[in-house]
Amino acid sequence: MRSFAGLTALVAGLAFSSATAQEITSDVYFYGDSPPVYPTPQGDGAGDWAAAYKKAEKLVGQLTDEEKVSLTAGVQSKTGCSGFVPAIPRVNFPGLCVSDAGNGLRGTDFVSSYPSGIHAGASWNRDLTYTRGLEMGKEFYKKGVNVLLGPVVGPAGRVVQGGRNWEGISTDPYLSGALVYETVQGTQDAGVGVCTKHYIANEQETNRNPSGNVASVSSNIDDQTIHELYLWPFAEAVRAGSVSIMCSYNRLNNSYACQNSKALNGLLKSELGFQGYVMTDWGAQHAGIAAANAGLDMVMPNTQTWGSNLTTAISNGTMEASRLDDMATRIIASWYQVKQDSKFPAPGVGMPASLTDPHEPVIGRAKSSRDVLLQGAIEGHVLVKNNNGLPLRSPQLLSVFGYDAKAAAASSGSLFGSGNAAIQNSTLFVGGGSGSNSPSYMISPLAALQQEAYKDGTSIAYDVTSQNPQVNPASDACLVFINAFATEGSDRPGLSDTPSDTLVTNVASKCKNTVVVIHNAGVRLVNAWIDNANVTAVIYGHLPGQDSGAAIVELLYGRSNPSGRLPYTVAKKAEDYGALLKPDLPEGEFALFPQSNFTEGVYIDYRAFDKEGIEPQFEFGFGLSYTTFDYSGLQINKKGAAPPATPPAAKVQPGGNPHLWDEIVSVSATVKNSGEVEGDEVAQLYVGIPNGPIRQLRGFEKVKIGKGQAKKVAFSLTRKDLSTWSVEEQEWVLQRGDYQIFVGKSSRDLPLHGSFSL
Ligand SMILES: *[C@@H]1O[C@H](CO)[C@@H](O)[C@H](O)[C@H]1NC(C)=O
Ligand SMILES: *[C@@H]1O[C@H](CO)[C@@H](O)[C@H](O)[C@H]1NC(C)=O
Ligand SMILES: *[C@@H]1O[C@H](CO)[C@@H](O)[C@H](O)[C@H]1NC(C)=O
Ligand SMILES: *[C@@H]1O[C@H](CO)[C@@H](O)[C@H](O)[C@H]1NC(C)=O
Ligand SMILES: *[C@@H]1O[C@H](CO)[C@@H](O)[C@H](O)[C@H]1NC(C)=O
Ligand SMILES: CC(=O)N[C@H]1CO[C@H](CO)[C@@H](O)[C@@H]1O
Repeated sequence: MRSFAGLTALVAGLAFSSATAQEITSDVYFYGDSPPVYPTPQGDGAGDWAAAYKKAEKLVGQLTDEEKVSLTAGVQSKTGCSGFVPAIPRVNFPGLCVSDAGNGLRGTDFVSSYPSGIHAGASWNRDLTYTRGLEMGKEFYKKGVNVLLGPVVGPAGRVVQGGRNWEGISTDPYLSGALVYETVQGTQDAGVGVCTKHYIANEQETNRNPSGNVASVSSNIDDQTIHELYLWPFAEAVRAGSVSIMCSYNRLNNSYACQNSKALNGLLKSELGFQGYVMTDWGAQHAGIAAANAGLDMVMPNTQTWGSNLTTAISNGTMEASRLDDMATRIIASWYQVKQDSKFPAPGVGMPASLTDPHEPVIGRAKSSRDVLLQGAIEGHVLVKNNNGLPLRSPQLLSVFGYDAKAAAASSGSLFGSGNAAIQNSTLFVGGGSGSNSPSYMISPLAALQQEAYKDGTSIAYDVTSQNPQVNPASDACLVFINAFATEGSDRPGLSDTPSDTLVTNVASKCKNTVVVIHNAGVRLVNAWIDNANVTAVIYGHLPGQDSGAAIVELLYGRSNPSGRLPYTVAKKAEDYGALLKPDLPEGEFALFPQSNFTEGVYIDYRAFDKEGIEPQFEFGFGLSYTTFDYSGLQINKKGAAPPATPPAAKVQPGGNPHLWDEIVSVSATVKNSGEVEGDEVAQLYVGIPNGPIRQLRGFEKVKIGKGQAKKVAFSLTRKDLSTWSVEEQEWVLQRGDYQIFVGKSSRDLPLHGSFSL
């Protein structure tokens, strides 16, 4: 079913020839095993894009070819924007400032550090994620940033040690899809466009770019897997209206992602009906006219193979004039679509090139973001062990340990991002690289605990430098803060580190109530000490942004009840992730053309653990609360008559055939709070599709339930939720046979079970 036979022949032929990476990056380079799809479908105003397209066609109709070309590439500007598209004053187009990133605006002043993608993923909260996007978008707006370079749904987290997994939301496409949908809508409702990235299969940092004679790694993915796993969240982003998509560094079936016609013209623009424009990742363009014909619309930054060569290509017949019109129309229509033609600040007005030069302050942050910064930080924490360690009950003495409890010595964030490697040695609130952000302030966990002590009279003893600190045995609790750093540009060296583990066991050897908080930019193993009886509570704190300290105090003191759930699987030991633990490396005959074969199909993370029968340490979807929840009353209702196996034909809307979102089955259940305090439960629905993985997430609902109260949760299963991608039919197809329905607290704690057939 998942055949790589064609690929073997092509790749082997290439590797045995004298081809070099130089040739592989040229225009004439073959399309690997990627089926050619030409020409680029023209944007046609589908969905709610009609008005924007009408205006764009009118404006583009007044432009010269040179002006159209100028829209398609970034230029050097006097701003600190990551990229800048020049103005065309003659038609009142002021240009575009595009800037990083999906977790907050980077490298500037007067903005906030929001919870990172993985933290939003751990919240499982749609409304909160919408508001996060909205408030973040308002800051970009005030700073004159037209396009936010985010959110991230690629990497999907296939490679467990991947350096950028924290920028993404979850290893599950449904959870990622649901929350990227909210992020796109929230951000764009603030009047800022998004550029959802990195399209597609950008799953490892190692060999992400060509280097010397070595080409970028090629992600070789079969058609079913790309649809069911990697494309799914991008489809949700397009459905939500994402005005731009960023093509990625890697190759895909041996063709660079920014010139892969199957991915751009085929999947994105034909199948998903994408109406916006495709922008390159920085320096990800490896072909000139060939890339334009494959569906690329905008190059960042400009290159020598683009620019006026586009007009030359039209006159010598290698590119259609309509392609250039389409590129320009897609870009201008996107600008109209988010209403930036009226009242938008001057592009880049709040983005000085250098913060050390005199500049007018432009304030991005606002009081309206306070709630979501704090609540967002709170809800991404996941309590995974609690033997009566938490919540703290009017403690007299707290002892605080670990390098991760303290703030960094200098707020490099106010000058240039914050994600340099030095933050590993202080409290981790965001990862490193272009996805980093710039906090307005940083109240560390230690500082927040001190403030709390000032209010309530607790004593705080602390040592945040020693690896084997002294412990006062009268401590009510010992709080140990450690972290797991990750950054763009390299994959992680491992899933745990010995100095941090030793710190935990040293404290636990002297303290019977040791509470561990881990700020983790990805999976962090805990096998070295999780069964230690003195470790009474463990929290995965992920990357909470600037309200990290305030959030952890709310949770430790029980003023907020933990409600985060893991958006990935934590294994008992690293080897349990198998070949997906580490990135693939160039080797043997593929030394110049590294290959990453996605032969596991959709079986990553919990799908793989379920299939192989491996017991995880903490399963996908798991998280504890200070209360308990009981499930009952499963109801499954099929809608109407037996549906046809494939969706009725319809004009493609952004996201795909609109009938893919027709409801086929509805499910409901009752959740009761059977404990002593109010809390939020994340009710989760998993479906076993005939011939598919044992179960896949296909619904979740986060509900606040008072002590002793019960609430009904409802899930709507759409045609797409219940279909399998058929390579033969090139369509989503409902299956015959029994569908299994599971509802409960995590991917492995599913008290309700039922079934139906179609
Ligand atoms: C990837 O697939 C190619 C083509 O089938 C094969 O030659 C190569 O050995 C595979 N690489 C790995 C690391 O499995
Ligand atoms: C990648 O190769 C597979 C197997 O040949 C093919 O089915 C699929 O359509 C290709 N995908 C892309 C994006 O090139
Ligand atoms: C046409 O022009 C483009 C852009 O300069 C160039 O890459 C291509 O080789 C030319 N083709 C022919 C047939 O002249
Ligand atoms: C972190 O601290 C350790 C121990 O003091 C030191 O060896 C290491 O270089 C520091 N790392 C960074 C990135 O500053
Ligand atoms: C737990 O703490 C007690 C008291 O400090 C200590 O005697 C004991 O050895 C510790 N146990 C472990 C497993 O570290
Ligand atoms: C403006 C521009 O990008 N021109 C390039 C067109 O392509 C030739 C090579 O074919 C380059 O040398 C030019 O710089």
